[in-house]
This record gives sequence, C-alpha cells and structure tokens, in this order.
Amino acid sequence: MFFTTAALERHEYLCAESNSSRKGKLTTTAKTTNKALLKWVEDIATLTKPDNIVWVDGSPSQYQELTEELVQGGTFIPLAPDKRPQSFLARSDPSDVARVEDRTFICSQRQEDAGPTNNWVDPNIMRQTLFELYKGAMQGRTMYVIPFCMGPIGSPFSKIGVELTDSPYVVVSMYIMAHTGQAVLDALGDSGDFVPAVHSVGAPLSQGEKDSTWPCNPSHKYIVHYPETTEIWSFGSGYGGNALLGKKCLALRIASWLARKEGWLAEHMLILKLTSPEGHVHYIAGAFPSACGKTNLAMIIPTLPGWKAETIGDDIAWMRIGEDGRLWALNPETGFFGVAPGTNSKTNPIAMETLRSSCLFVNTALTEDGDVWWEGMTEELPPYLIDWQGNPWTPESGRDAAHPNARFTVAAAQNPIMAPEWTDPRGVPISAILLGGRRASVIPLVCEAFNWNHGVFLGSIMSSETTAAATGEIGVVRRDPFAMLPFCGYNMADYFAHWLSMPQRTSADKLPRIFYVNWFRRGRDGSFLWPGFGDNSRVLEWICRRVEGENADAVESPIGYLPSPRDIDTTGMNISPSAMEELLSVDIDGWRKEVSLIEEHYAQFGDRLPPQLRAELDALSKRLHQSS
Ligand code: SAT
Ligand code: MN
Repeated sequence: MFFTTAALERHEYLCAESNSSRKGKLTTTAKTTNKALLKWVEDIATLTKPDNIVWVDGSPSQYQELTEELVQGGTFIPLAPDKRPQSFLARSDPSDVARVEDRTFICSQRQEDAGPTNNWVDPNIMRQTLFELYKGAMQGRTMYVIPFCMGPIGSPFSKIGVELTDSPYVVVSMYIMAHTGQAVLDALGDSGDFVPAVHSVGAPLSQGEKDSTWPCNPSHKYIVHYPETTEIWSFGSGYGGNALLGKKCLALRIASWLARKEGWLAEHMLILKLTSPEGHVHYIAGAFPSACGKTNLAMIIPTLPGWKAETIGDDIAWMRIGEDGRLWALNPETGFFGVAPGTNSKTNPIAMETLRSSCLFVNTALTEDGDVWWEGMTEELPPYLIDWQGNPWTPESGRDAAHPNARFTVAAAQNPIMAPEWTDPRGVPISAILLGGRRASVIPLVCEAFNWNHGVFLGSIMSSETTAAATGEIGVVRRDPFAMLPFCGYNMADYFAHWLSMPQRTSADKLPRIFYVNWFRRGRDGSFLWPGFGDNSRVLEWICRRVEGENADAVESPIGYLPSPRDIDTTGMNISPSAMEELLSVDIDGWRKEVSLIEEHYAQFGDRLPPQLRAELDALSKRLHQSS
C-alpha cells in the first residue's frame, strides 16, 4: 500500500497555505545599554559573520513572524487548524535526533574537576578548535540574540543567560521553554551578569545556496561548557538539549557547578504537588533519567480516590535550604520538552490535554488530516501516515512512524493541573525525594533510605536501562547517579560530597526523606509487574504516610525500609498477591551481584569518593551477608 494522493495533496496544501502569508525580513534592535552584552554580541557576530542580527523581544508578534518564516522555509509544517491550532511539526535531519553525550564536554581548567564521568578537553585547546569552527559559521543566516531567564524574572534565585543562535527553530522553542525578550534585558540592566551561550547549527550558506529544512552539521558536533567562566558553546546540532541552551546546558551543567559553589542543588528532577484526602499537601521531587516517565509522573492522575496531583515541573529542580530550614524547590523552566511516543489519553491524559493547541512537535508522524501521530497515541494504528522522515507509512511498513525520541514543546501554562504556586519565586518545600530508573529486575517497587547519607548512597548507585533520549545503544543498564550522569557539570565524586554536606546546612530532620522507586520491574514472562502511571499514586500514598509518621511498622531490610504488601493500597487494581510479593521482596542474590557492580562504579572515582559512601557500601554488603 502507498500513501494516498489526497493525503499528499493535503500535506502540500498545508504548506502552501502559510507560504502565502510570508512577511518581510525581521528587523529589531537592542533595547539595552548593557555594554558587556553589546560588545559580546558584536564580537560573536564578527567571528561568525551572520547576514543580520535580530534581537528577540519576547513579543507574540515576533513569535508569529518567526513561525511564519519557518513555515515558508519548509522547517515547519503547520498542523490542521481544526485539529491542532497554532501548532507545527518539524522533521529533523536523521543524524540529529537526540542529545549527543559523547560530544558533550566540561572544559574546566583542571581535568579532575570535570571528573571521570565527563568528557574533558583542555579549555585552551577546545577554544582553538571551536574558534576555527565558528569562523564564518553563520554566513547566509540571521543571528538571533535571545535574552532568557531561568526562573521567575526578578527572583534572586533565577539566572539570566543570553543565547546567540542561527536557528529560528531554537528561538521559537526558547520562547516556550524560558522567559525571553525585553523583560529579561530590563532585569539585566546596565551592568547585570549573564551566562553567554553561543549556538550555531554549523551550516553556513553561500550566496544563493538553498537551505535545508533542518540545517545541522553531521560531522562536527560540540556541546561545550567552560564552568569557571560560565560559558556555553554549542555547535552542529539543532536538537533539544543540544541547542536550547537554557535547559540542560545552563539549568543543569552550569547551574550544578554554581550550585556547589553557592551551597544549593541543581537537579534533573520533576516536582509534583500531592494533596491527600485529609487535605495534607506534600511536594515531591523525583530524579529519573531522560525518557523514564518524569513528565508522566509530574502530570499523574491518581487512581486512589480522594488524592489530587498538580504539576510544578517535569524536568529540572533548583533546590536550596529556605529560611525555615526546609529544602525548597523551584522549576526554572516555563515549558515542557517531553517525549511523545507512548503518551496517550490513558498513560497521560493531562499531557494530551496540554497538547491541544500551540505546540511544536519534532519527529512525530503526520496524519492524513494534518495532525500528528506517534507510536502508542491510539490503540488502532492509522491506515496511512507520513513518517518522521517524510516518507509514506502504513502499518505494514514494519518500522516506527515517529522517532522514539520524538518530542513536544509546549508552554507549562497550558497544563490544566499546573499548581498556582509553580511560579512562586521561593519555590515549594519538598517533603520527599524519589530516585528511580528503568530496571527489569533486582530493584523493588519502593524502598526508603534509612537516613540522608544512605539516601545519597542510593542516589549515587542509581542505574537505568538506556533510552532513545541520547544517541547510543538502547536498553543497556548503566549507572546514572541521581539521573545526572549526562548533566553534572563537575566531578561526580564532589557532587556526592555536596549532597552529603546538606545536613550541615540545616537540621537533618528538616530535610526530605529519600525513596528509591522502580515502576519498571518485570516478571519471569517479561511483562511489567506493576501497571505504573496513575497507579503509582498508591506508592506515593505510602511515601506520604511515611513522611507523616504513619506506617511506622515498615519492614527493615538490608537495602532500606520496605512496605509490606498490605501497606500498599491496591483496592480496585487487578494485581495478584504474588506480583505484589515479588515487587516488594529483596532479591538478596541480585543485590550481592549489584554490590560488585557498585564497587566497579565507585572505583572510577578513586580517592575522591567520599568515605561515607564507601562506608554505606560496606554496611550494605555486611547486611546482605547476614541475611540468608
Ligand atoms: O536533553 S533533552 O532536552 O533533549 C531531553 C532529555 O534528554 O531530557
Ligand atoms: Mn530531562
């Protein structure tokens, strides 16, 4: 079977419709007197030689002009207005579909400050390499100046950055993901500091050369951070975290470096607000690697009657000790850049609602009637689609229609269950921290750390099966401490030490309790033992009760406190007692093997590994030895 002519015509019609509304070239000038900023913009323009410079003012009219330009250039396919108004689909180059961890560098002065888990190159050498690459890199293109703020404008905890990019796709994405424009310039004032972030797709155009719809540089990609000077330089990719430099580059890698220096935490965590039937409110932060369900958990609809969930954030938490001694968390972003495949009205109805209009999609499939589709969106497969690479697709094609790392970009404000306090500059006080990953075996459904140090130990040994969010093999178990392996901007051993230092900054009983969860445990037949999604509220309930001092009779096991199966409310669920037993049992043999894997993982840190973690590992090993 092949794609129907009618569908292809419709597809062309959608493109043509917006071509007619093309506007002239954008022109804006800076409304700033910040000399350092003006000079830096000039310097980078001199180096990269763009045809013109446009300052992003943050206005809806500029956003619209840019989307029109993207449509006209063929990067954006407007979706059918009656299906998904004000929304667009972009198809990336097939070589540019995810974060590139092997091309991501922390170029600190000293290699030991980047540590064994980061790629490092001497900053002087890296500067030379990049200098050559950026020379004339923006020729034939426009350089956009995007003043952006991570965190509410004016909050003492926020960070201002300025991204210079030659990708209008990045500009419109940044409009959604961060505060941008004139308001940020105003906050910056004459002499305010900013994080300079240069981005180029690395594809200069010679005179008259036709641009591709997703310009990038397939052979040279660099995502570089100079932490001491808080600089970001990204080259060759236009995709997600590689290119939207406020997100992983600033809000995690650079921010984690600053956080250590300044005594706070920049974490790869969702933030969820839960209200119990009695009206008790708990804010929960959760560290899970990319594409392990952070967005789904942040938008959970509890299946337990009487419980209410609201979203604060789905990817990043900036946490600091507040005046009351508790740990307060802020979501520095203003949008979601979430994984589309697997999202549907059962797994995440709130996301489906959020995505009704005004979104950007990348690498999803396109339906006959001008809407997007991805694997798992509907039970029934559509008969015809155009796949993420622009080719006709039918269910018989035998390949994915959407790329497994296809993403949506949407404003957080469109989420109907955003908690009103998500914009509070102080953040929200955290009662519990969840750690988790995808593990088919060994790790139980939930387990509570004995204390803060043990919790940090659990964070330091976190592991997960790899996903399509980064290029590389999928489904291999790797250690991903605190889900920060790709995002920690300094030596991971020092990061552990920083976490361990938190009780010295407040009284230990004010810190959140730490829980290790695993929604992805599989039974002997390979199927998931736990349904996940809304039913995860049953585990969250146990966690909240623990925090409130109930269920004091939790089972003390060698790996932490576990609920007994009767302590998890499974009313109305179709789950067998034996599955619950398995989910909540400690696999002693599996854990013994895990100990030697942890030894290997720890070995890479040498003497820099905090002694408390070594002591925790020894204690675990001893407890496992003592159990039969
Ligand atoms: O890094 S991205 O922003 O592309 C997404 C992720 O991996 O979390
Ligand atoms: Mn993430």
